[in-house]
Amino acid sequence: MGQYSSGLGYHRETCIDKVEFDANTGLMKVVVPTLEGVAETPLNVEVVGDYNGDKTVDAIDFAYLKQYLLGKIDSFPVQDKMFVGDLNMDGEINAIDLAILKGYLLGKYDKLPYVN
Ligand SMILES: [Ca+2]
Ligand SMILES: [Ca+2]
Repeated sequence: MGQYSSGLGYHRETCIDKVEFDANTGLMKVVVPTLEGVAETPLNVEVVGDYNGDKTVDAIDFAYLKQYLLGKIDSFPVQDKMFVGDLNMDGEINAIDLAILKGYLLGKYDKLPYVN
């Protein structure tokens, strides 16, 4: 065990992205950490029916969809509008989707998208 005179210098995070073995000796070759693979992978966790992008489907989303259908807004604060908005997966966002969202919020449907 080393002597920890301070908290500096002992903790180091590296990313070993490739480990190779020497065919003759069977020993592991020297690893050169490249830090590749450390970058964060953006998570696409958009939720079907979550029009405002807060990860929950509730009355606010219903209001968003209603505004959209009334032409008061022309987009939603989500990346994949059709994935989030087309609740019956018929390729359109319209009053049927609003009805499905209402049914979902009332507990009539237990999951989205709703395809019958
Ligand atoms: Ca929401
Ligand atoms: Ca639809």
